[in-house]
Amino acid sequence: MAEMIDTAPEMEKVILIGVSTSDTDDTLQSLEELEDLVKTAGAEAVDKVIQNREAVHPGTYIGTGKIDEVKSLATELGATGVVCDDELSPAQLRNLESELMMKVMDRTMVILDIFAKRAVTSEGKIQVEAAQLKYSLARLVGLRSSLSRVGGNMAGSIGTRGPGEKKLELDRRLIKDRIVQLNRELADIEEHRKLARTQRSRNAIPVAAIVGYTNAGKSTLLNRLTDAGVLAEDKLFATLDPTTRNIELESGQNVLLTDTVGFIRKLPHHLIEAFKSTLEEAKYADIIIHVVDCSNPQMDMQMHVVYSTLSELGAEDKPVITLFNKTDKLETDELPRDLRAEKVVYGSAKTGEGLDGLKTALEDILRAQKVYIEKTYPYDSAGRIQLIRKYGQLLSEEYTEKGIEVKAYVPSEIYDKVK
Ligand SMILES: Nc1nc2c(ncn2[C@@H]2O[C@H](COP(=O)(O)OP(=O)(O)OP(=O)(O)O)[C@@H](O)[C@H]2O)c(=O)[nH]1
Ligand SMILES: [Mg+2]
Repeated sequence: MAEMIDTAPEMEKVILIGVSTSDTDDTLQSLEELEDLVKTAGAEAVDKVIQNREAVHPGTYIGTGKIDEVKSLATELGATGVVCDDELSPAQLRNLESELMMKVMDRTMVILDIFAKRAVTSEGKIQVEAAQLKYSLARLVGLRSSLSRVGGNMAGSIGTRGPGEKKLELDRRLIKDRIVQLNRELADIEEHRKLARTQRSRNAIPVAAIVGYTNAGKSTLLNRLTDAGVLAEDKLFATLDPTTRNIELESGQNVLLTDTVGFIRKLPHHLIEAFKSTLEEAKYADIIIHVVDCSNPQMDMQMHVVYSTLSELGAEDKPVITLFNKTDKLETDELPRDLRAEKVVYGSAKTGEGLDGLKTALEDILRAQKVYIEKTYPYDSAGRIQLIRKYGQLLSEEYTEKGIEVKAYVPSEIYDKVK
């Protein structure tokens, strides 16, 4: 029998670097998260280095002493690159690279890399490419020195516009052209989404957007409630593209649930910009379902990130139902609270426990958004009662001599049509 040969390529080894600016910050936790990100991107973090500084070094991110420490650590551990926990400026990137003489990456690059790996639909791919190019355009300058070297230009020699410089100009122009083209495609996508949204609001079926920190259990929830069959994995950013499915609540009320990309701390600005049309699903929803992994020790920070991202997207005034998820993994009896939410539910998307409570909460909030009517319709206005049945909640209908007596809750959008 043939022997099994391990053909998996050896993983790139990197050292993670963070800067702690106060005793109370969460640099270590952020680095642990970066370790997960790096793993998801396909590399291995062999060590973590934290420098305590009043502020990030403007020129090299970390100070000279730390740079030497990282250098010898890399030799010792066989690391071929470093990943910094904050987005580096073009200058920091260039300087650190020439000091360390190895590959320098930052948190943003790693996240962009994961997104690029995960993008399946053309919409997702366009959004990722736009974000990546905008990020690298700003940093092309950083490559100037190495490119001029390639072009055979000696440092300090006369005539700075060497062949390397020309190539750089060319690259920059090509990238700019491509960005213009991608922006056009992004505008198309946005238009398309807008259209789909108008269609939905014409149908008057309310929309609930499922939001939350990455890996909180959003897709698992959508699958559990609707058989959507969305990929749910113990990985960061398993979902990039929005999926919308209908569910029918106890009262017969229909709701569209939308699952979308998760949030993370230090979510790169270019990504937010490029993924705006995807992320904006939350902005146009009637209700936000905020999924929180309450078994995660970082829960409070994660909730904070979600709420600040929501306000950044202009979705801060929506009614929120918070689902404290993964209670099956919870070891304490103490239940977390969320003062920002209209309703709080505890449960597990995996086992299904507590999800009836979530449906009831949806029902309650939707009802509060509706108008109560009590009216007697003539027998020939069955069409209007049909409308109520379809979009509202028909509490009772009685056939009397005067007509059909109806008690119902209707969404304000169709109130005019049935009053
Ligand atoms: N124990 C437990 N695990 C859960 C529960 N809900 C989700 N998970 C697990 O958590 C992991 C992440 O779930 P997903 O549904 O992919 O999370 P997500 O929020 O969609 O994540 P992204 O799409 O990556 O942002 C998966 O391994 C799920 O099986 C739960 O209630 N209990
Ligand atoms: Mg998901």
